[in-house]
Amino acid sequence: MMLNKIKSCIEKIQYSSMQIGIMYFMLTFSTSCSNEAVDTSANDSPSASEIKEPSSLIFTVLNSMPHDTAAFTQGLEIYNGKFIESTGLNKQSSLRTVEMKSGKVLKQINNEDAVFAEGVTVFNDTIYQLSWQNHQVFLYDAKNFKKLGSLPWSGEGWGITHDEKNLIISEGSDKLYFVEPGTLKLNKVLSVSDNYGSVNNLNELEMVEGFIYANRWQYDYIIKIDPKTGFVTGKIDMKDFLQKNSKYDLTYLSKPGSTPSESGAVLNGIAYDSISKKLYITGKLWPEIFEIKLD
Ligand SMILES: [Ca+2]
Repeated sequence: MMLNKIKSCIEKIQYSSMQIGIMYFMLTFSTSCSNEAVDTSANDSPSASEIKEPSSLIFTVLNSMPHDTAAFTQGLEIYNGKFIESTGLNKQSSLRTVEMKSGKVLKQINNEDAVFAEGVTVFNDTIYQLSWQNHQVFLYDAKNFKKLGSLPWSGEGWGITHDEKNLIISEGSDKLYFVEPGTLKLNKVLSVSDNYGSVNNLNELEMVEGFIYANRWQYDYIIKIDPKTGFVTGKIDMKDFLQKNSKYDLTYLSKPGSTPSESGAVLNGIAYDSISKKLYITGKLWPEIFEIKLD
């Protein structure tokens, strides 16, 4: 690939005069022939004023199904008609298969006590489960939950999803890391921003029709990110979503003198069914997983 690019650059020079050709070579080589490593050029420091205000995305709640109120949800995805869920906290972290309609946990393996598990995604029948500060990504066979090993990850792990060829990892900052499945080799770093500037605290992720949806830790909304530019193009207002839609008594979430969100019970699960085009939303310790449809 590199050789082809160099050849292409040299061919371009042959059509130019020597002086212009040298300048052209330097310019072309520096912009298109040297980017073989990590692509960080896609969205270098856009000015906030260049970014349009995200549109408000309207949704309808269609249904809800029970969710384990002991599950400190860190990642949610759909695989073969069932939820794959990763739960966090030391000594309580787990990987689960959950029946969608009943919320019944069909299969569960617990992480080691010292592991604080985070987001989860499935790529080519391999489950990738992040850990928060253990600097490891755990791999499992999605068909039988057999542990396949782990890969080192130098930063923190928060959320994970994937496109056709990359895993996409968040770390609680405004950065999304596009890495190769199987090796975690870094292919691209995407900075996420909106019309006010950088958008940090990116957490649980989900790929929806070519856009990356993310919830932000300590914010009551889900954002829709263009993976080419990193710009936030839409926003789903989730303020008091659980309180407005739950059929259950939520007082168990409130420690004396605190609100549900202060007990840690924040929205942190987004899964998309690409066949039915429905989104599934839950949170840490929530009693339900909600089925919603964007209008
Ligand atoms: Ca997800």
